[in-house]
Amino acid sequence: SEPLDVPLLADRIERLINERSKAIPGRVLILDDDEDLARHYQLVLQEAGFDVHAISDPEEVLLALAECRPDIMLLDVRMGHYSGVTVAKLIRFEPQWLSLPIIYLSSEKDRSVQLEALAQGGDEFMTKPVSDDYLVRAVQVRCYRARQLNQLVIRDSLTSLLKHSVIKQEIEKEHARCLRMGHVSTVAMIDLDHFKQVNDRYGHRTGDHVIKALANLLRHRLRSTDVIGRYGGEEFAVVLPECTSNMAIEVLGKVCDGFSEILFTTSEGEISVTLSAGVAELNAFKSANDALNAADQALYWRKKAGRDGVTA
Ligand code: GH3
Ligand code: MG
Ligand code: MG
Ligand code: MG
Repeated sequence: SEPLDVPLLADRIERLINERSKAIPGRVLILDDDEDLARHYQLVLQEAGFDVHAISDPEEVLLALAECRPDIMLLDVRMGHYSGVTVAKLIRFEPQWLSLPIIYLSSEKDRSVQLEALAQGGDEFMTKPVSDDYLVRAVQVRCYRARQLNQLVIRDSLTSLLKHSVIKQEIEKEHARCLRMGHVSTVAMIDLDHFKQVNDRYGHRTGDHVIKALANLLRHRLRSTDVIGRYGGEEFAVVLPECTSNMAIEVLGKVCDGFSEILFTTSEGEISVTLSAGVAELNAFKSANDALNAADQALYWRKKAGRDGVTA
């Protein structure tokens, strides 16, 4: 077989990394007690397109993580009374930050200290001074990979929509936001009609195809600020921020009409499938769960009333 053209391949990879890291501006949190140095790293990374949050007080780290939600963290080791190693250990106690890439940036040369620092929760040890171009590249590749990995964790593999647990969290977040700010937002539950028949008559592959088609339609027809999840097998949940239930009925009504017009090719010719949806305003309920139940109830009524439509 032909040998791989290594220089060409490297070229392509280089271009891909550049394109991707430009396409996905990541977030970086820097903790360094040397404010000037932290500021310098911040400028260098901002120049490369990153969203950078820099702090110098280790006590602020958990708050800063919650605010910045970084894809990667740069962590100084010697910070007065504090050790970055302890900070890394502390961060790893938070399940949310278990897989956050942490890079130590330190002038510490003692090998055993470096090894211990890695054992306590860091992913890499870079010895200061770190050159700007190396820092940028190291952050770019790790950030990209962390984001890719995160997508695999939070998204459903068939539809690329948010998984059940993630959309549930999003519904809870939006419910809390509505109550706090006095805003109106709507949650919708969508379920395919007579879907068991589709599977039974035309096979699971056709069924999967139909599920994917609905996911794509939702992505295209809804706003970029709407949050879409695959709630279960052929059930979807959508959060429509700043939408009343009437607005949601209108929007989803269009999705419903659009979906019923799609023709799916099967062994027995072309078929169409319909969907039913139920909506409920999040702000009208004490808990997100109550709102979800109400949307589910509305969906149930829609099924009783003949399917193929949206009900509040
Ligand atoms: P209704 O109109 O009342 O909702 O009827 P239905 O047949 O859609 O309702 P039911 O909940 O009984 O059936 C859902 C079916 O969806 C059962 C299951 O085989 C199918 N299903 C669930 N997940 C998947 C999937 O990932 N792929 C495929 N092809 N089918 C799935
Ligand atoms: Mg220091
Ligand atoms: Mg169902
Ligand atoms: Mg169904």
